[in-house]
Amino acid sequence: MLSVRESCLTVSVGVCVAIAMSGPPLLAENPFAVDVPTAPDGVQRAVVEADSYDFSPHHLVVRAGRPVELTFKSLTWLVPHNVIIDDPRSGLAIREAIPAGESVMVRFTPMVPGTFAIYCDKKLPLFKSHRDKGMEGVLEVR
Ligand SMILES: [Cu+2]
Repeated sequence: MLSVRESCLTVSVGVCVAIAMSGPPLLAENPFAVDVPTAPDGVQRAVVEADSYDFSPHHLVVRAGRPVELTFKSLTWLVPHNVIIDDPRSGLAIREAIPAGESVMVRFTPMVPGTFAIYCDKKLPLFKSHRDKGMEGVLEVR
């Protein structure tokens, strides 16, 4: 549960409470969770579609200590997005722009098990952020 509490530092209070109440999500309890396969070269690879306003798949399960390579593919024509996984205490500090219609690859090796938010913080003045509109997913490191 320690890692869940740590990840709460970067998520909103409402989401934090929801995660704390339900405990770390388990694959069996999350039919939409995707167990990212490990390729013969040892890299865990997946493609994530970024649309307005969600990531699909939005729940990825990876193993700690193995490299991860995620390709974020924008399905939009106009709306720019980004991808943020921000938990410096776990060594995760990812922030990459996803220009409209383009694909962006993100590489990292998670070392600390836990549940971390994947989100887009783009927003227009006076509007809700993309994250608030639902553009948020889960990186589950086991
Ligand atoms: Cu966005």
